[in-house]
Amino acid sequence: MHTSSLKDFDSDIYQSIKKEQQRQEEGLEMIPSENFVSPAVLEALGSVLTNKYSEGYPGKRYYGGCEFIDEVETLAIDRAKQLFGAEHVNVQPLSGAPANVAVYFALLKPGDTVLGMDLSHGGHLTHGHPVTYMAKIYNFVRYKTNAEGLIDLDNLRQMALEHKPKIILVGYSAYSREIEYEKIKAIADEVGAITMADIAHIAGLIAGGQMNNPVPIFDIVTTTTHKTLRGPRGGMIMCKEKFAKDIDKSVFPGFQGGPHENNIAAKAIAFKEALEPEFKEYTKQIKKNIKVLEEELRKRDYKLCFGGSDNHLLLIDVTPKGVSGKEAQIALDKAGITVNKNMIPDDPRSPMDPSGIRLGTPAITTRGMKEEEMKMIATWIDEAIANHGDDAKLAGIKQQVAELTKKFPLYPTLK
Ligand code: DSN
Repeated sequence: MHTSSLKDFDSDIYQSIKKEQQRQEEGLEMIPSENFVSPAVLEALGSVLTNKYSEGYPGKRYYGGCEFIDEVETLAIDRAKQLFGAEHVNVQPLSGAPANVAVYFALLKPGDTVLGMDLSHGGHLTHGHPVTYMAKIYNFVRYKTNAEGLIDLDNLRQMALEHKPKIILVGYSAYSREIEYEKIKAIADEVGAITMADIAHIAGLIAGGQMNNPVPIFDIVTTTTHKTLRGPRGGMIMCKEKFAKDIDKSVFPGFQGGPHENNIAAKAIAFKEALEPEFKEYTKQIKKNIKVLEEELRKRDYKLCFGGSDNHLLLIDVTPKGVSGKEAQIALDKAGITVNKNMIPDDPRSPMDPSGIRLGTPAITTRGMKEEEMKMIATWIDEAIANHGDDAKLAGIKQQVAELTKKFPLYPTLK
C-alpha cells in the first residue's frame, strides 16, 4: 500500500479538505444540525478501527478478531445508557435515517399506520414524507402545529383515535419548542400505540439536562450523534428492554451489514465528553445564545415560526423582508454566515425555494461565542438580508465575520 501522507499522495483531496477546514474556521456555521467534533473524536474516526468487520454484537460476532471491537462497542453502549438513562442501546445505525427505518422494519407490517409530524411543520423526511420509500410501505398520517405554533395535542389525539396508529412519532428537525412527552404517551396509551421519539436535533440538549428527556417515558428513541450531541456522523436507537431483541435483529442482520466501528469508537468518546460538567454548561449556552438571537431578530421585526425557541434553533419566515428562503441563504452565504433555506408551516412556496431559513447556535457555541457575539451576528444577518444582491456590501460583512472568527480558533492543532 502507499505509505505517503495524504498531502503527498493525493493533493487534490488534501487541498479540498484544507479549503473546507478554512471555510469552517472563517465562517459562522449556523445550520442547526451541524457542529464541530473534538480532536479526540476526529482521531477515532481516522483510526484503524475502520479496517475491521464485526457483524453481530459484543460477545456474539460472526467474525474472529473482535475482542477489542467488543470493548469499544460495549463502552459506547454503557456510556449512552448512562447519559440518557436508557434500558437498551444499539449504537450501530449508520445515521438517523437508517435508525428510523430499522425501527419501522422492527415494529411494523406493510400497511401499518404511523402518526408523525408534517414535514413543513418541523417533521422529517424519514417520518413518512411521500417522497420516501417508507411512505410506499407504511401508511403515514400527519399532525401539525396550531395557530400559536405549538403541537396541536387535541388534533393529535383526534387523529390517533381516528387512525389507530401502530406508532406515534414525535421529534423534529425544524420545530423549535419543548415537547410534552407525558401527554403524548397518554394519548398513545389510549389507542394502544407504541411511542417513538426522534431526538436527533436535541439529543445534546437532553444529555445536558436542558430539555425534557423522553427516554424514560417513550418505548423507542432514535437519534443521530452528530448534531447538538457533538459526536461523529452516525445514529443510535434507545429502547425499553421489551423491544431490544426486535430492534437489534432489525438493525443487523435485517437492515445493515458490518457496523462502522471507527464511528462507534468516536460515539463512545462523544458520550464521555457529554457526561462531563462542561457539556452541561455548553448546552446551557446554546440556549442562551438562541434566546439572544431570538430577541434581537424580533426587535428587527423578523417573523419567527412557532412563537420562538425553547431549543437550539429558529425557523424564520423571511418573505415579509422581501426575500425568499433561497435568496436569504445565498445572501448569508456571501456574508460568511451558513444557514439553510427551509419550509415554514404550510409553506405556499416550493421546497427548493421556500419561505424560510433555519438557523441555530450549536456550532458557534462550540467555538465559545456568547451573548455579545450573538448581538453582532443578529446585526449581520439583518444587514445581509436587507442587502441581498449587493455583493460588495455582503463581502464587507464577510470580512467582519472573518475578523470575529479569528478570535475563536476552531482546530488550532490541525493546521
Ligand atoms: N439533515 C438533517 C437536518 O439538517 O436537520 C436532518 O436529517
